Amino acid sequence: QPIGVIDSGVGGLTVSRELMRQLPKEKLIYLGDTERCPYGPRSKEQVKRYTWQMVHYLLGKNIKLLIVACNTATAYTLSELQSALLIPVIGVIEPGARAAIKNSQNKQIGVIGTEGTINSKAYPNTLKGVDHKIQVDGLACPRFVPMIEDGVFKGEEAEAVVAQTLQPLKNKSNMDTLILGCTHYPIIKDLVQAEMGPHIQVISSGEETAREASLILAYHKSLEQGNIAPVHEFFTTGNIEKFRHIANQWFEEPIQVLEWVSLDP
Ligand code: DGN
Repeated sequence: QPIGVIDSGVGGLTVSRELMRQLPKEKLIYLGDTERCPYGPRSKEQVKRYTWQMVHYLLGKNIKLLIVACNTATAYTLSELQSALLIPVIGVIEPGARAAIKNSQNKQIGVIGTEGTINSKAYPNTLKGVDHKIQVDGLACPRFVPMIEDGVFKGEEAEAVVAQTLQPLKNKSNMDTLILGCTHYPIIKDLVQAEMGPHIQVISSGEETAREASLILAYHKSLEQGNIAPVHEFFTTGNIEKFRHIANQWFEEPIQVLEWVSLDP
């Protein structure tokens, strides 16, 4: 069974490249809604409707895992898809946030994305949910997606658009890490990096998203292969027999390994 990947256009290709690298034996089925791109300026309801249409199309192709390789669609529909679908669903926001947290030394993180993604506050909510001390500076870059979809991602015109757009972020903050909160942006990562300077680490979510996909698939594969039931191990610092008695009743079957351990130095 294939992995389904959706985006509003070509952005999800940046995540796909990483999936192909980390999971070389998995077949991908990609759907880019290029005709209706960009999603950034569209209403939440509209993005949801389009996303569901893409999802239904891919479900018809019998996918086993769905990657929402679009930040805007992730911000608006991820939790809804996760509760409604019977297959695992991965978005790109949590993986991107995780990669940024691993990287940042000073907890000052910038995010660039579409208007929809920035206005949704999905990144600050996710980042601050992990560590409330993280400072987040967001900037919507509405000119980037149409420019990339037009095939302009090098040269003077692209450099000028990137320079103008990023100006407010450059002056404002002490960030050491900048999240590319839109899957189209890795295509212009070099321009963004050149504009922001070498002291800022520019993060794409593809690598971390693919890592999450590989973990989920490995788990499902081990289930398919009908691997032998694991032997769980329980430790207690107290009375073993009392613990066993309660545990056996609760699990309705005897626990196999139970050992006493002392944590008192
Ligand atoms: N690649 C989409 C994202 O990550 O948000 C771009 C959305 C759009 O269509 N502008």
